[in-house]
Amino acid sequence: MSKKNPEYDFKWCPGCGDFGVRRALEFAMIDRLEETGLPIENNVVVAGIGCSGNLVHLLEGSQPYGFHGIHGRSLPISMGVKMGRPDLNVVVVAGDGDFLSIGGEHIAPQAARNLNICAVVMDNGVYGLTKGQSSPTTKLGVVTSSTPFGKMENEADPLELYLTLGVSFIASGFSGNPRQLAGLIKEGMNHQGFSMVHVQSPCVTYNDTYELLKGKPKEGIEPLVWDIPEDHEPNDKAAAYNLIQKRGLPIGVIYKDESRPSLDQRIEDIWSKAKEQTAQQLIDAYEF
Ligand SMILES: Cc1ncc(C[n+]2csc(CCOP(=O)(O)OP(=O)(O)O)c2C)c(N)n1
Ligand code: SF4
Ligand SMILES: [Mg+2]
Repeated sequence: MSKKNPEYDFKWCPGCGDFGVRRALEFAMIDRLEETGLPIENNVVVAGIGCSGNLVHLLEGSQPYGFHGIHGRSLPISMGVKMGRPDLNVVVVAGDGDFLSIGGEHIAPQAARNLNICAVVMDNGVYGLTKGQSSPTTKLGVVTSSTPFGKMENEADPLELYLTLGVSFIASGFSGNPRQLAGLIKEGMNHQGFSMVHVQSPCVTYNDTYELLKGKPKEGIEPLVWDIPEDHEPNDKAAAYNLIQKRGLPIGVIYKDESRPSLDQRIEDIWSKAKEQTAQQLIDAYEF
């Protein structure tokens, strides 16, 4: 669809962090359009299920193509789109539950393939759409509707996970700064390979973390988010590991490996080596 669906009337709660992510994605796509001269229809947004995935229906202005798939399967769907049309800019939008819980098993294979897409994950530490159950990034001991005596599992560290699995571009963003986030998404889109932009996007209804993330300088409460210093070398994996071990949440590009070919480049290479054969030649190649 490259037109807004007038019958889809989903609304985010006022103040939801996902508004900032939507703005950032709009900025990034408009910037890309101006830089490349390619039409907005050159972009495809593949969405997971959750408040976050509804972003695909809520974009303002000229509409990219959109694909609202099934829960947890945004990566396999995006692979299908990219394999059919490698010329398109494919962006995944998903939540922490969708991407890291039910969809978690898809991250490693796409990292190994270096699938050339950009995934924007809106992390609010909760299942927002289904009314506040715990997610992989909910902190240990937190009481939610599904953990009435406190969460029993340790929280996942998504940035460390992406780094360990070999994702070739990893950025960390905050929905409270859409312009800065747009820059990270655009860099992720331009990267030739699998790009992760992991965004702190608070759920004001079930897990309002704004104050923690922004801090309260007047009361001496330090913000959790901090900008990655300019001298950080994103192509140094050890430096990237060191960065994410520090207190709080670094914002910016954490890791970038431009030395690996992307999956579509590898496929193109294989095609150039493969010889065209007729169906009969293929059948004859088997010895019965
Ligand atoms: C196969 C399947 N299992 C469960 C659900 C119910 N469900 C819908 S969204 C969701 C979790 C959403 O959490 P998250 O991805 O963090 O998105 P958010 O709403 O927080 O943005 C669940 C469990 C579903 N739609 N399909
Ligand atoms: S429930 Fe939470 S994540 Fe969902 S729209 Fe409301 S604030 Fe946003
Ligand atoms: Mg969530």
